[in-house]
Amino acid sequence: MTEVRTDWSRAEIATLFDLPFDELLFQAQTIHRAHHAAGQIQLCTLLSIKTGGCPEDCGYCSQSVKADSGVEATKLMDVQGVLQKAAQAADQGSRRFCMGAAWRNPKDRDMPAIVEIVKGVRQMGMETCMTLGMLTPRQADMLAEAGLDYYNHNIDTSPERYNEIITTRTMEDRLDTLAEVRRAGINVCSGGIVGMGETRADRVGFIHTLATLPAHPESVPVNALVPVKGTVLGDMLADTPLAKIDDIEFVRTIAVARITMPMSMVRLSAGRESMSEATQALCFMAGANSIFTGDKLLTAANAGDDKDAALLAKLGLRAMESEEPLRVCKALEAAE
Ligand code: SAM
Ligand code: DTB
Ligand code: SF4
Repeated sequence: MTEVRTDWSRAEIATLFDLPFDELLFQAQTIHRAHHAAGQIQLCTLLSIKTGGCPEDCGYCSQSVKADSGVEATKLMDVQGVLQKAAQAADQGSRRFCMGAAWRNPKDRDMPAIVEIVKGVRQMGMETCMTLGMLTPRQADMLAEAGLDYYNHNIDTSPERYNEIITTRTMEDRLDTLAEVRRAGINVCSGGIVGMGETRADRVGFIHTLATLPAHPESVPVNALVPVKGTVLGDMLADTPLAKIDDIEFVRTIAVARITMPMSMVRLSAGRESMSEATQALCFMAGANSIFTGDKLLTAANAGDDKDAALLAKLGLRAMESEEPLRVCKALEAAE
């Protein structure tokens, strides 16, 4: 069993990125098979429970008030509306229901509804994940008491690049919330976005930050930037198409995430809609073992169920029943 390390140096991570592609994929696939069920992909459903009008200025996001993206701001959905969507997802065989809100942080008056939603979705037998922005210690405890399984809070990029992408909060703010989530006993989901015109060194710094957290996130979403017109980064990419990330470099990033965080679920998240089947297949070879299904992410288009079913069938991949193998591995490791 591979040792799980949280003491990676940037130089070691850069060396992984530099490996010949076949060697990198071989290492990633070997590590993947030691810790995860081969050929199985976790299918997650995503729902925006509160869309747009967000006071943060994340340069990639269509939901920021600073963006001129045409996304309409809504209020928090009512509890019954969310539970109806969750029931549909459960009927379609989804095992995890991820709910996102375009907030800097939840207000205390929002928490009773959020708690009711978590409890209701769990009663349907699905795992719950929420992403609501920064949390106070009390809010993290409330979510833990409600039974929330995962909290998503992305670090998004390297520490060096952070304030070029977002100025309304710092990487430290992000890390503080991640520490609160961990302390409260909720599983951590944290990753970021590649393809924002960053350098290889930024990708090294991004993976290094995640892989040297006191404990690795249980889920690591790797998003490919969805360039949205009217956002700073979407417009930048439209003007400088050469800044678009190369597919092979994207796959390398997935492989390095898999090697440095062997136990984590690595989610091939946003950006699949415009990704070729071949690139997605390479991402699965490189150790990605989770995707969002459905036609829509939060505001942007997703690949869609028909395309995904065809791709998984073509590749002979199956929907993951549960994360049991992962948990068994963790238990074994703890016993060693
Ligand atoms: N407001 C909360 C927050 O930022 O933590 C939760 C929702 S936010 C939309 C969740 C994540 O979606 C972001 O951290 C970012 O990684 C990802 N995201 C947002 N817009 C994206 C885009 N255009 N392309 C790729 N990923 C994006
Ligand atoms: C994550 O890392 N990616 C998801 C989820 N966590 C919440 C969100 C992707 C959003 C893509 C852009 C949009 O739909 O607006
Ligand atoms: Fe708001 Fe989250 Fe979008 Fe940033 S990523 S603008 S915090 S919804």
